[in-house]
Order: sequence, then structure tokens, then C-alpha cells
Amino acid sequence: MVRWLVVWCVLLALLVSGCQRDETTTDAAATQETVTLSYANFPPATTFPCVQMEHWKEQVEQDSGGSLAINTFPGGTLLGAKDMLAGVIAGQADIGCLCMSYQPGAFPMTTVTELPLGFKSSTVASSVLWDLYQKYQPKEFAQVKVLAMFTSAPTCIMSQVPVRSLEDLAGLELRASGIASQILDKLGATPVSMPMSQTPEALQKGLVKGLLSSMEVLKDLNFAEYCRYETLTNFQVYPFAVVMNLEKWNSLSAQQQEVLTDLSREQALWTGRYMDAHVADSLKWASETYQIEQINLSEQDQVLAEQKMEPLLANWHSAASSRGIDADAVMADVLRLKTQAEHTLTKGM
Ligand code: 3IO
Repeated sequence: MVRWLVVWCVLLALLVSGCQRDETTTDAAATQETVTLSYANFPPATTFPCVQMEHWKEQVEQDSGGSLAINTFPGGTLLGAKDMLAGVIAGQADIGCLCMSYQPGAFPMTTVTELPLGFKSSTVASSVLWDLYQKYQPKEFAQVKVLAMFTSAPTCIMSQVPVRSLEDLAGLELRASGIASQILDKLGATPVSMPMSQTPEALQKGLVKGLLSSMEVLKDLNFAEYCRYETLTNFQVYPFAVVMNLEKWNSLSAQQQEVLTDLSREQALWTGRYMDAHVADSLKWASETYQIEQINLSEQDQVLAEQKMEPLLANWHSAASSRGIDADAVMADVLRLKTQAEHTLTKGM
């Protein structure tokens, strides 16, 4: 009797330890299995949205200990500039980088950061955009998981002909998008709206005489070859978002999700800092390579430009209000976050 009991106990013990061993092997297999995510981007690989993408990919692969792998598609090879949001929602790409300015009206709340508010750096503007998004979690991004946000550097006029005064802008065909196009219109220029990815061809074919964007493209897209004159206007910035398909997001483990959410704010700051440094590098390069001329508007013209841009703030306010957004609160927060970030992030800049 006792002997049988011992035998049963031994068998039971073997069974239990066998089960445990099985469990541990399945667990190990699960953590070793790598999830590969596709990441679509619209401009060429040399440009800052793609540089931040490759940096993010490296961080994610490292921080996840190999449980996440990112497959990047620069240059519109997976999704184009204007298809980014719809393409990610539809699952054509798991992740996509979009510029909010390319879809006017689609992002009524975060577009506040696109207004001429006096941002002087991408570092500050990117930090403000991310903090604002975090605070309000606006409906406009409800169909995707937002992984990161950042902005271009402040926008300046790069042109084939010198723009030394606002008068020189009259009727000048310049490429821009979103609020930047509206600014050109208010200043009497002729805006031609298109994404950055179409701009090299438009410049080459002479469809436009220049553009309003941040100046690192002088080097990254070799625009200095066409645009020998740079007017340092620092009007506003272009805001970007990195978004992920919701179903794909929900299919990730809690640990994998944490790796991605932990990176968000850091990515905004990394991109801002990279951008600000790279604009300075690119200007130096363009001066040495193409002897570009840098032009400052007179103080009088700067004041006049601000007056002419002023109605864009009221336009945003009424458009946002009509979409149910507390525009006064959002505007107050943007300005408060901007002052705060200017103090904490750009001492000595
Ligand atoms: C931009 C977009 C793609 C590649 C490089 C870039 N530098 C600044 C921008 C901002 C932007 O979206 C635009 O269209 O000017």
C-alpha cells in the first residue's frame, strides 16, 4: 500500500515538473519570437523625418531586447505623403510618419503649433507639441496609436531670387503646405501647395521659384543648388506625428507597448535637437558649397509681417471652436508650454 503511494507520488511529481518545464520552454519561445513592424515614411532617406525614423528603429530594437524589429520604408516606397494616415488606419503599413500640414483640416487641435507663434527652435516646438498632445489626447488621432510627435525647424524662405523685403515677395511662386501656404498668401506671394516629397521636381522644372520650409533641406535635398538666397524669417514650424495601426498596437505585449511609449518624449527632444544642430550644419555647408546669401528682413518688415499673419490665429480659433475644441484653453497651454520649454531646454541656444 505504502509502496503504491510512493510510486504515485513520484509519478505525480514527474508529471508536475514536466508540465512546468513545458511551460518555461513555451514562455522562452514567446519572448524570443520577434515581432516585425513596417514603418512608412514619405521623403527621401537623407531627410530629417527619416533620420529620426532610423534612430527610433535602433532604440526600439535595443530597448526591446530583440523582441521588436522595425522594417523602414523611406522615400514613399510603402505609403505616400498624403496617404499616410489612411494607409496606417487600413493596415497597409504598421507605422507611418505624417506631416500634419499636408492634410489641412484633419488635425484641428494640434495644428495650433503650426501657427506663427514665434517658435525659435525645433527643440522647443517639438517638446510643446508632444506635451500638448499628451494633455489633450485630441479626437483627431483616435483611430491610431500616436508613438511620437516633433516639428521641423522654424521656416525660412529659400529662393532663386533674393527676397530682401516683403515687396520682393509680391506674386513670387513659392512652394509650401498648410499654414505656411496661408502665410505666403497673406504676405502677397503666390503659394503652390505640395508635400516636400514633390518639391525637388517642382524646383528642377521651374514650377516654383523657391520654398518656405526649414533650411536643413538646403543640404539634405541639395536645394542650395537652386535656392542661393535664404531669408531668415522663422515664421512657424511644420508639425509631424508618428502613428501606429491600432489593431497592431493592441496585438503587442504589455512589455513591447511600454518600450514604445517610454520612448515618445525622448524621441521628440532627440529629433528637435538633431534638427536645430543640422540646420546650422546645412547652412554652413551651403555657404561653403554654393556661396548662398543669408538675408534678414528689416525690423519694420518683421513687424508688418506679424500684423499680416495675425488673422491666421483668429482663423484657427474659430475653426477649432467649431470642431468642439476649447481653443482658448489650448492656445493658453501652447504659450505656457512654450515659455516653460524655452527656459528649461534652450539655455544658451
Ligand atoms: C520636411 C519634410 C520632409 C523632409 C524634410 C523636411 N524639412 C522640413 C519639412 C517640413 C515639411 O513638412 C515641409 O513640407 O516643408
